[in-house]
Amino acid sequence: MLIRSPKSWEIPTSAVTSASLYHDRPRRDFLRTLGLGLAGAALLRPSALLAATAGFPAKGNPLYPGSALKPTPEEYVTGYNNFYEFGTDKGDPKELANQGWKTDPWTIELAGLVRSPAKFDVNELVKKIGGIEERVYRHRCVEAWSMVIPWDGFALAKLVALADPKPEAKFLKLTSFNDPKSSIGQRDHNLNYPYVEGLRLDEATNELAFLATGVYGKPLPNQNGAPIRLVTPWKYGFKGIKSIVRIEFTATQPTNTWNIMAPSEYGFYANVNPTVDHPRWSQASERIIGGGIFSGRQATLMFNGYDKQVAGLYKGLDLAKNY
Ligand SMILES: Nc1nc2c(c(=O)[nH]1)N[C@H]1C(S)=C(S)[C@@H](COP(=O)(O)O)O[C@H]1N2
Ligand SMILES: [Mo]
Repeated sequence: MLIRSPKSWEIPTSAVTSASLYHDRPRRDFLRTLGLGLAGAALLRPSALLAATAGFPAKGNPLYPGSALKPTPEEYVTGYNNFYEFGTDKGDPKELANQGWKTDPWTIELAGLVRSPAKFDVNELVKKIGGIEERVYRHRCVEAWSMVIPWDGFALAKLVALADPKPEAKFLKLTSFNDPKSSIGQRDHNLNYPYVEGLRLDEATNELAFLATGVYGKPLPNQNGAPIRLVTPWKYGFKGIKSIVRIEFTATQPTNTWNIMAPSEYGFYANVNPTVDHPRWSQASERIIGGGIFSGRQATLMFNGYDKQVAGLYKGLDLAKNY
């Protein structure tokens, strides 16, 4: 029996139904893909070992969704993607991000107004952080479609603590990879590259903010932003910058790619908000991706349903102006 205190964003255990739809890989497979092997496994703390290996995660883990939050089928999560570096059609990234683009090994840099600037190999970073956990989050794209995605990774707050920001640090600027040789989108200049995003420091340390290294119990496929990407489930999907190479702590608000591309349509905050429409379409509802029982539309929720966790961050802010 797994005893732990659920976080406020977790689904209550009582709501959990079948938990084992995809976790049948032996632990050694997962360790091998992580590049850890047995020696690496021994370095992990027992809790991390549990989270990252056998039964990944355990059956009945309260992080699992009940019938109210059923994960979108894996083939949609890994086959219907926005990753403009690898094309603008939803099916492009799965094909074009897997034609020789190398995401292992991968270095991520912590820089700017921090006491502990550093460069880490991503697998070393995961070990330093103490392992990974799984979280099932709603995903709402600004294009008015949605999924439910089981991510693996760790709280961004842990990385912020590792970087040890100086008092002047108020924002994070996150930068994606830049490699036009591997990226048809970067060669075509379909956006300003490298893709950049930003968060306020207090948003980054909110319990929901997550760095994903996996999805559906496996390391991230390239098309989902391997090997490490941001997940901020109360914000539109474009905040979730993929394939991060650098996180810089800054005193002033950084810019973000979609705001550069179309400032009247995409702001810095990008909080999911059914009452603030996109200039060209309503944000009041969303198309559910996944086919079959996942078809249809549903009402979009304020902060994508995470108001309890994040509404306090925006007290006194005009959300229509700060879209
Ligand atoms: N580097 C980069 N990150 C990105 C994007 C992108 O084009 N490039 N697209 C964003 C958008 S619009 C969405 S909806 C999500 C999609 O993530 P997924 O394909 O893993 O569902 O990634 C976000 N992160
Ligand atoms: Mo998106």
